[in-house]
Amino acid sequence: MTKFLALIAATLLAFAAQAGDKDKTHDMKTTATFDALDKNADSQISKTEASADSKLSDNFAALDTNGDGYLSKAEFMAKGKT
Ligand SMILES: [Ca+2]
Ligand SMILES: [Ca+2]
Repeated sequence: MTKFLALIAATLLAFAAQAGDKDKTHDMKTTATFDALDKNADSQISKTEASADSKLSDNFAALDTNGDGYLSKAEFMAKGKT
């Protein structure tokens, strides 16, 4: 019986840990990455700032939908929708 309860407790703990990790990953994929790339904190990613991420750099022209040479947060977020 004790063993059974311990197993349930362990399962619940593992589940809680998994849920926590999921939230963390989600945050990093959205705002944290934008803020990390935006070195001068002007809320836009320049081509130079994007060069830190080769994949972003490759897609820069396609993501810069208004063609001003900078990625706004909205333009940056759109990259996950393709
Ligand atoms: Ca910037
Ligand atoms: Ca733009």
